[in-house]
Amino acid sequence: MGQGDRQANTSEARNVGTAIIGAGMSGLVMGIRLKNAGRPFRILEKAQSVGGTWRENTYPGLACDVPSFFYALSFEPNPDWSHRFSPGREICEYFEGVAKKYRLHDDIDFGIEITDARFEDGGWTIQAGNGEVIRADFLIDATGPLHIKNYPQIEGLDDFEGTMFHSAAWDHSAPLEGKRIGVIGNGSTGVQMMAPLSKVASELTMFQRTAQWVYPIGNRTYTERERKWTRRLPVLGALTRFVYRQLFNRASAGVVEDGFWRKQMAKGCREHLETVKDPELREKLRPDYEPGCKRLVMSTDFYPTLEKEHVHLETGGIDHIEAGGVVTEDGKLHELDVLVLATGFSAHEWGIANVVGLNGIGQKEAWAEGPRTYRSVTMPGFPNFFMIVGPNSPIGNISIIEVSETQTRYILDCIERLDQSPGKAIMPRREAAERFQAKLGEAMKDTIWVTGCSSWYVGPDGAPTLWPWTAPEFHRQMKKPDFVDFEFIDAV
Ligand code: NA7
Repeated sequence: MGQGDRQANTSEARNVGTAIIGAGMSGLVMGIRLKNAGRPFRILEKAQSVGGTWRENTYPGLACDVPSFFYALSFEPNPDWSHRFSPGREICEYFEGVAKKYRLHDDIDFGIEITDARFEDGGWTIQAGNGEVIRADFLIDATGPLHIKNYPQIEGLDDFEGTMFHSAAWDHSAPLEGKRIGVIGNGSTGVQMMAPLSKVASELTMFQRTAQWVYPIGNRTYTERERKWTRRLPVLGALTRFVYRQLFNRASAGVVEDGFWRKQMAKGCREHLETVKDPELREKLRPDYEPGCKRLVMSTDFYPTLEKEHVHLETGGIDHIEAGGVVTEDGKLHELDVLVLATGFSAHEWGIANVVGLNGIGQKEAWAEGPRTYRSVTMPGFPNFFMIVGPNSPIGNISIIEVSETQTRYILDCIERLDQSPGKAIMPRREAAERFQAKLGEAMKDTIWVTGCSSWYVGPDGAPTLWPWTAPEFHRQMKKPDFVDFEFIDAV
């Protein structure tokens, strides 16, 4: 689009006030906050329904590894959770219910993919894939880090003649009963699907590149009686949430500082590994790095599943894939009917394709050496631009819902601050962002994530894009924006 076309389109464009990209959990929470504050906004969603990652992922065994009473909005308790770690479909329905309750569907444009946004003429010009141009005073990226599927670069992948799909694009029309199924990848996703797949497959093979530590937290069903009491006495749900919150926020301190909780985490994983009876299998499953370095996998059914006769763990490395199946480095062909790519996400391709701030500088250019933010939610040079669950958010150590609730409140504080400064736009001072980054880098040295492993936590620059401090420290830093660290520029 030329400059002339852009200006013509811009003047005709609808102004939505605040544009939120993505109707996943974070986008919905931001929408609720803006709605409650009586501020105009639109949520721009590429798909046809809400729920983000819980809409996209539908694989067998999908559940959240944070207990449901804690993985829920603080202001929308749900007494009806079916399990301690409820299935993905139930979580998605919970968010659909929340969107309905707050009548957010009226505020969402579905089927609109945002490809480009730039700050010009004192506001954001947003280009949608369908050709529409939208104007907004504020732009909020709520696209989340786990939505771009990572397809493995394995020779011959496309030659496979059976059914093949990524775990986040499950083909529910593909028959599984009695089939020979292969799963590449043993992160949380690969591990969760193993027990249910083992119940239908004639042969099930997991291809493991790197062993994972597995922490044994059992799932359990809440009985109808328990649910009835939680419905009657909401304090019971609040209490359960409180207990899980305390436990999780304390225990997760183990990933950012050495001490009791780190030792407990390691002990739990190591003892759990010893429950594998077959010594050869046990050694194949033994990682050569510290527990917690990669995101901990939580499961009590993974090891018993691998011990079933028709379930196999292949650790020899994949040489290539051909029409009939996977060939490992020892030259053996593992014949398969179905191949699942549980190979995760490109977690470091942040946000939409192109976001351009002041002086024509794009987000990708500004982050050429790795993401640079101020407290994860704002960036110098990008006025009135905010990110939810952006780089260095605490995705490894706190419930992501709590993170979103906190960050959206902080963003709203920034937006409301501008009521006192008409005609201005807000962005962090460069020195403040640099100070934050320096402290971040220093704190990262004490984390478990840098103790020698590869994981999706670590960016191409070798730095984990996580929050290297505890949950209380997150709440302290994010309680209120310190406006001394921000500058207010003319937005006319
Ligand atoms: P993860 O945790 O990123 O796991 C991806 C898995 O796929 C992991 O075991 C990788 O092995 C494996 N992988 C990736 N590429 C390849 C290739 N080319 N060959 C063989 N194996 C490969 O993704 P998940 O979907 O399981 O979980 C993502 C998050 O979602 C999870 O942490 C929760 O927060 C929810 P590697 O370990 O890199 O050797």
